[in-house]
Amino acid sequence: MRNRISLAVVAMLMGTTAIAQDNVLHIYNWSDYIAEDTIEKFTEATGIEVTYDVYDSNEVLEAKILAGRSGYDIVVPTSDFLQRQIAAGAYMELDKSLLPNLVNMDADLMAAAAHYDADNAHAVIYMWGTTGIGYNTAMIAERLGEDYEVDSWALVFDPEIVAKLADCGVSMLDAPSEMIPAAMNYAGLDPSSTDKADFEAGAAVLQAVRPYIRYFHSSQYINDLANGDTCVAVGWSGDVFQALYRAEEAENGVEIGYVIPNEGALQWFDMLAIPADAPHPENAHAFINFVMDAQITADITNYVWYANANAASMPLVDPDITSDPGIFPTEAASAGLWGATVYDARTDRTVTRMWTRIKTGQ
Ligand code: N2P
Repeated sequence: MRNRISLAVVAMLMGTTAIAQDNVLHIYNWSDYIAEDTIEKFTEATGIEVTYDVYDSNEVLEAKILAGRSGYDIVVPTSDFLQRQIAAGAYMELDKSLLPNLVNMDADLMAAAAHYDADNAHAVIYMWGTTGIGYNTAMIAERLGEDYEVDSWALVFDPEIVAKLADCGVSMLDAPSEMIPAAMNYAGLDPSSTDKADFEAGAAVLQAVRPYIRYFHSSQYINDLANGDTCVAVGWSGDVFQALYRAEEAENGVEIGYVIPNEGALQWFDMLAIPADAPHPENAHAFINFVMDAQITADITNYVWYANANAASMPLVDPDITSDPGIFPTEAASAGLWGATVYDARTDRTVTRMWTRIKTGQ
């Protein structure tokens, strides 16, 4: 890592332009995943100018990270992808002496994340959530009856039910390592299995409903749900709540619910990490430490509706959010959550091939 003194000396020798050029940070984060003012506040506090790009798929991030020289200083892979990328040498070890705000983090959640990164050596939790189902309450009641209770993956995996929803629009995430295990689980199989026959069984569940799925995409569904252009989306907890909130703001009469189905769901952790070849590692550490400030993390959760792992921030999070079982699952629901399985390169290829077949309906 560069050291502060030599940087300062270089800056003095080269004049102020050098300072301006080097005092930057390149962030690559998920879309719809930060508060409106986080970056502005970071720049105010540190003088570091930020460029901020977004993605909506771990696969897209992974391609960039494994190719190297992405130019990014901060990226946010989900923990299973993080582990595979660490094994490939893609991330630097964190210098924890630069991260005093680590004391704010919840020990249990960090221990859960350490399952993918021993001692949390390379990453800290940014936000976490579940992969469940967002739905338009009125459109579902209209098609399935007032008494139909949305509490099962049957809403998206039972062909007889999904067929009745095809006209109002059903979408799924374009995330093979999340969708196929959810389908395996629905078929009564272990979602963490890497057995080819189990993957095939999950793919069969998805193929059976494929004719009724309007699209596979991992960010479009926020606006579509909010505007009533779709009625069901397999999606990420906070994103569905953002749709709910956008509909409320628009006062368009659209009511949206989010459910962690009773068969269980994936619980994932998105991790702040620094690429091994990051051009500004010191600024990256400053950003990670800044985000771990209790107020800053609370502001992000209050804006994006995702749970965080910052214990000190909890009193600052809107009680409507901390008490919502869709965002912070109840103990009973937590028992049914599963963690992501890390796929080796070969398993990953199998799943990717299957996914292409599912998406194209072949
Ligand atoms: C934010 C999506 C983040 C969740 N739009 C994906 N792990």
